[in-house]
Amino acid sequence: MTNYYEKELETMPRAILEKLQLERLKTTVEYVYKNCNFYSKKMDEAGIKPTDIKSLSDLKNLPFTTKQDLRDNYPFGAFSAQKSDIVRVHASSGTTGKLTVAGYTQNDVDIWATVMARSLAACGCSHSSVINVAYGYGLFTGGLGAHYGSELLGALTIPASSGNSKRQLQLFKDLGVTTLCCTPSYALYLADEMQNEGYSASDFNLKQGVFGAEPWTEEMREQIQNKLGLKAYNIYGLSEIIGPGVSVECEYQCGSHIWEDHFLPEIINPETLEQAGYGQQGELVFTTISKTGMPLIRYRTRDLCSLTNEPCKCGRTHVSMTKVVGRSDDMLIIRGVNVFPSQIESALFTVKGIEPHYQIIVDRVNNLDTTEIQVEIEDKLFSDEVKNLQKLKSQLEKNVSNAISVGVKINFVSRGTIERSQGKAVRVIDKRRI
Ligand code: DLL
Repeated sequence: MTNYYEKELETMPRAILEKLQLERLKTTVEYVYKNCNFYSKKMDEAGIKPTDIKSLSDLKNLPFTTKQDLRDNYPFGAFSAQKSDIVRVHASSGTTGKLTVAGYTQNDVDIWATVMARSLAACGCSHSSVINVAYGYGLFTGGLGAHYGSELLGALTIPASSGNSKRQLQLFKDLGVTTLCCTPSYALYLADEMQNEGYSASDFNLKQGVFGAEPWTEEMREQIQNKLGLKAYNIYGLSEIIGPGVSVECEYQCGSHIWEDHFLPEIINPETLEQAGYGQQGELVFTTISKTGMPLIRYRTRDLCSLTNEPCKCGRTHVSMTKVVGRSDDMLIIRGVNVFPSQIESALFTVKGIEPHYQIIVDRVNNLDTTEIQVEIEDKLFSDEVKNLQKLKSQLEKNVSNAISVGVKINFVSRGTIERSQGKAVRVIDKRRI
């Protein structure tokens, strides 16, 4: 049976939902125009006033907000609330290392707990769950986001944070943990530790995992489910919008429902910036319509996916997004070909005996791009005959090269060689100086 936290809001008829969205959009646009110079200036430059928003389709006339805008207005310039009304900040560093700060009023912290409680419920959790939060606590939103949602749901909440994996496993066993919240790469790390410590999945009572904060493939989902003996759900979010809990999978797992009464999604073509239709892949853009600390108008996430409004068997009426296939700024251009790490990951896992730990190393030798993929393999394969290993290597090189249309070299390494991450995994090392 489908499990909800706020059934009425989650399953509300589209017409009523859209009416609510329009009211909230108007209020938010008026609010940021009045309270945030950054937005009033942007809107004046674009020649648009809050009163011009008459229908949801007017959203497309509003200017975009980018991460660079947030950096340019660091630390408080994009806040609409007074600093004295901000009760919390989180921050993310991104690839360039320059911080962006997100500010939350009490209203925002409450909304966040609610959307996280809804998300955990969609994954089958309830007040009788025992939820181990192994996302990092701190400026990263994963830990505190899952924590507040879990408590609001009334579940027994373990603020384990990431790291100290042996202790985590002991907690699983002693406290009867039912739910693991962490990055998919840390879930795999814990699965390895479980094996090293002589546990098997049947020693635990794990029912579901709520994994996100980084892209992961269906193949990785399968590995995690098999190793940990749980059902793995995808959860998505970003600090600028609220943190985890922007969208989540329900039990039918055909995309992640976006909590649309708080976050208005759009897909745009990142080149032309035109809106794209349902089913078309492009860049995900969000407008927050209920937050008051740092509401964002048409924030460009850089995440690539598509949206669907196909009705879901769970009864939720909020549109779904597909898994994020990559970020427009994570896309590698190798010998002129666009390559996403997720394509490589999918191709690697088509072969048996491959461990889900890999690293892609791109370099430039004599003006030509080279791609080496270091992949961990099962110990028993290493003791195999050399000719079998060679065959496996050639097979993988062929699979990956076909998948991305660029030649690659595979190098097998033994288990444990590739540095493990307790947060987001580092999949790509680009040594090219371009
Ligand atoms: O990663 C928030 C989060 C915490 C989400 C825990 C889920 C679970 P940031 O550190 O600001 O926030 O990073 C946001 O991470 O724009 C995506 O590129 C990526 N990301 C987050 N969730 C997923 C996911 C948190 N499920 C950035 N699949 C986003 C793919 C994801 N990428």
